[in-house]
Amino acid sequence: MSGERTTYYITTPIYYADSDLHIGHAYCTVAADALARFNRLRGRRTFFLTGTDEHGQKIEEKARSLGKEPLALVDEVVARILPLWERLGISYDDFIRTTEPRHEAVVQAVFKRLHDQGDIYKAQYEGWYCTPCETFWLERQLGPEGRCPDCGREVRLLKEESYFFRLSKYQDRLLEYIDRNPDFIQPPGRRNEMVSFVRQGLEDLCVTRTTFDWGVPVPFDPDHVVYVWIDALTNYISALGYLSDDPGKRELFETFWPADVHLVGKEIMRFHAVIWPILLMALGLPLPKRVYGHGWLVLDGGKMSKSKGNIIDPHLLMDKYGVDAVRYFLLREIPFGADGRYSEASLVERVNVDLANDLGNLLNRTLTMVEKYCGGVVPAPSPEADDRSLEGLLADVGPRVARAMDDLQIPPALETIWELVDLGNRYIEENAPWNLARDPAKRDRLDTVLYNLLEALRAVAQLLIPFLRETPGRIWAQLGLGGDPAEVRWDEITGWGRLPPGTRVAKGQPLFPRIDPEAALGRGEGE
Ligand code: ME8
Repeated sequence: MSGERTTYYITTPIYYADSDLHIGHAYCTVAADALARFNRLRGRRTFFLTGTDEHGQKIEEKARSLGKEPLALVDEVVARILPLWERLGISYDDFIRTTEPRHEAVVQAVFKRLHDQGDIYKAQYEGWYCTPCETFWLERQLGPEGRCPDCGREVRLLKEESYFFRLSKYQDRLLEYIDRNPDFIQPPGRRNEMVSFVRQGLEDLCVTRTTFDWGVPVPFDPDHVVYVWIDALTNYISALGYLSDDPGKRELFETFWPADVHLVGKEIMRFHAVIWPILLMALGLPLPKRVYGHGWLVLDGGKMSKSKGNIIDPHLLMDKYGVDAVRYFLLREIPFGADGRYSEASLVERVNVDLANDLGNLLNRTLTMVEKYCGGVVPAPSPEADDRSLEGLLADVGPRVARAMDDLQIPPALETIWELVDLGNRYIEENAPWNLARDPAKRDRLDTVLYNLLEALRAVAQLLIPFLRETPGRIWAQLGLGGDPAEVRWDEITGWGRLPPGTRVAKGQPLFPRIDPEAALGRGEGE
């Protein structure tokens, strides 16, 4: 593996600040969080960026309809997002708002540079605009009944004097880049879509608007505001101090750019795999190593979204099931890259099967036996024992989890950890400690079996650190261990024999009490 790589940088796309937060938003941010936590644990210097996308016509219109100033509206949204990220345990290194001066200054400097070098020019725009998507469309691109081909809503005709960005000039360079860098756009299906989109021919992109004010003014022509997507995409470098006068801030840019991974929803691939790379090429900057288009959380056949009225509030789910049940469900259930169907019934099933039955029972049964047969103290394994099944699996699990996480395959990483949980449960059945306890001659064997189970649980607690927020610490405390389980390096977790014999265990409440599906979901309301 690439052990010499010391930096890792992940961004999630930022959010239109007027949308109500739902677990679809939480999904990609929790996924980025797990990847960031994993890379920190592995000792890589990691930078995880998220934030809010706050400009544009849509927000201006919405604020006006509510009788508010746009900034007051976006302030309210940010005040809702930050506590949600706190509760979900999102470990971002920076949260950038596109209304912050540090960002706006970079957008203006980038715009001026591109204009000075002739990549941005002034002309007349005549075409269609979808305000909800903040997207320009040509007549020939419109969907049925002349609607937005992406969201199906009405578009409006714009006739404005505008500035244009020479996308067309970079078309061949982009195709060549995609061809030479097969990992750049992932998964492969999305790469093919992007290639055929670019091959159809890129038109120069309209990059300013004049008919509203809520945006970053063009520095040399302040009647124009910068197109919200150009503004928003720039956050990925403004947050790192690109073009900053402060050497401390530029150090971040020099360390972390190009990004290792951009995680973006599949519907905004075109912005991240076409416009963004061309913007970077025009600035002479390297492109992100990977742009990964993840799928959607869908509900009753459609993308969960406010306009469809089918959103699930993450706070309500956490009130009912707890933060780790929600994080586990999002990370385990949805195949990364594909769409995943959301249902509360499947969340309840994941909690009952994986968390309560498999993991919770393993801990509970093991600690009960340690209390009963060993006076609640971690026994010493027999030095002669040649039983290496759990130890051997752990040695194998570590690198497999790491490989899956490097490939952004989060559900398989969790499945791999559950192999250890499952083997632990089978190991109890196969070794039947209750029988060993009846025969004093088998005392060594009993101690070894129980030690191996406790040590496997110690490893599982630590393997879960990137994924779950509270559970690793709760297992840790029940094993009687002090300190923070996260103060460890990934390669140490998978070493065997780290749990000190003689530790007094502290069996506590079940990790995940079994949920009664009928009581939780109501009869026939499982979806
Ligand atoms: O796109 N399932 O913002 P946004 C999975 N501001 N992911 C979902 C989802 C769902 N049901 N609904 C939303 C924007 N997301 C722009 C980004 S980047 C320069 C600007 C994901 O609030 C969505 O795919 O509409 C996107 O990655 C993110 O949440 C923000 O969506």
